Amino acid sequence: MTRKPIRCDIFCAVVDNYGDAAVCWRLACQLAIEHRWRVRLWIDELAPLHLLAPDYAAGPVAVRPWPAPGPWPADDTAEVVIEAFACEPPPAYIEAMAGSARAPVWLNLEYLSAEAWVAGSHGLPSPHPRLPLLKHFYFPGFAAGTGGLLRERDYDARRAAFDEAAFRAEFALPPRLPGELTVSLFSYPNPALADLIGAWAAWASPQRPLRVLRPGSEEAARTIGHLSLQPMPFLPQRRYDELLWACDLNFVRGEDSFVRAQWAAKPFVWQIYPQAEDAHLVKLEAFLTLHPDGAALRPFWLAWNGVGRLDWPGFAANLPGLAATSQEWARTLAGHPDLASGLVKFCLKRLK
Ligand code: TRH
Repeated sequence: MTRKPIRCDIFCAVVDNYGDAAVCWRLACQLAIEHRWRVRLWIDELAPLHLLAPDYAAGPVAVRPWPAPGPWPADDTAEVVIEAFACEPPPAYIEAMAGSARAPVWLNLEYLSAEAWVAGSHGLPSPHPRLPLLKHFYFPGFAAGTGGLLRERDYDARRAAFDEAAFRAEFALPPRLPGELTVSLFSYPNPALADLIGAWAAWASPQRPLRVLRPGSEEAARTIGHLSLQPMPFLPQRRYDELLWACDLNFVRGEDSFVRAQWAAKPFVWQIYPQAEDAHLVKLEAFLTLHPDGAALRPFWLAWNGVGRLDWPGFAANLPGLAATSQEWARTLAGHPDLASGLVKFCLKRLK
């Protein structure tokens, strides 16, 4: 007898930028499409979703505004409740969870980190201080023993079908020039950017034209010698992967684009989400320690994150070697179960 679809509620409070909504939407879609769960995404700010997935209302996830305060029917809670980034579901919902016939599997989906302690904390239960409920910490990660990374089952098929020339034509990008280095740039406001543009302008040449594509950028297009800086519209999430595939080097930030750059298997530069007391530099270092090319990446990545001066020519000289390692790294990561599959297994074990 086939089991009824698992009901899952995901709660997402948008802190800032796009990452909260981006991660939750990606996970919600995989659970609904690949695992046939019935997923409701409760989100307090729809603006990022309109940009990431303009057609989100068409399904397969039921998107709901964050619930207004007030009682919640006990029979309207889900079997799996995912609280993204410790956003705390509404108190009435938590009470209803405690009152439901079977306590749901309740996960706190944490931010991604490469730090070594993550594997030891992944999956740990934490009893609710007052109610008969158990919340599990669910840590994404790069290594076995963590919750893994979000990766759709159709990723490779989409990549195989990708046509770079058609993509460039669709976005009115000139055809790739001989010897062109194509770069995508997605970053937080970065004081190092002016230096980088100067270094790019000096480095670009007739044999090595440099085209920098800036999705979501409001800045006007600029050409400096053989350097072209080109704004693009903010792309829907599934098309952002295509931009990463069309480029030779990708500047990414935060959490989700950082992961997508690794799946794209191209050299990339990560601007980590800044945190107080330089806590973000600890996370940056943890990833560089994990990555096979960490030593070659470190000076330029640190400078892009505000520590030291950028050496673009030195970094560019490494690109051929970085390209080879990027493919090997993507294969290594793809060898682990993806986050959604691992989460489904984790929950089914506890729903028996
Ligand atoms: O937007 P972000 O800075 O989000 C941040 C981080 O997630 C950070 O970890 C979190 O603490 C903070 O939010 C609250 O960066 P991120 O994570 O890369 O999310 C951006 C998303 O936008 C990602 O899914 C890629 C997507 N994107 C597009 O879909 N189209 C685009 O054109 C661009 C530039 C990005």
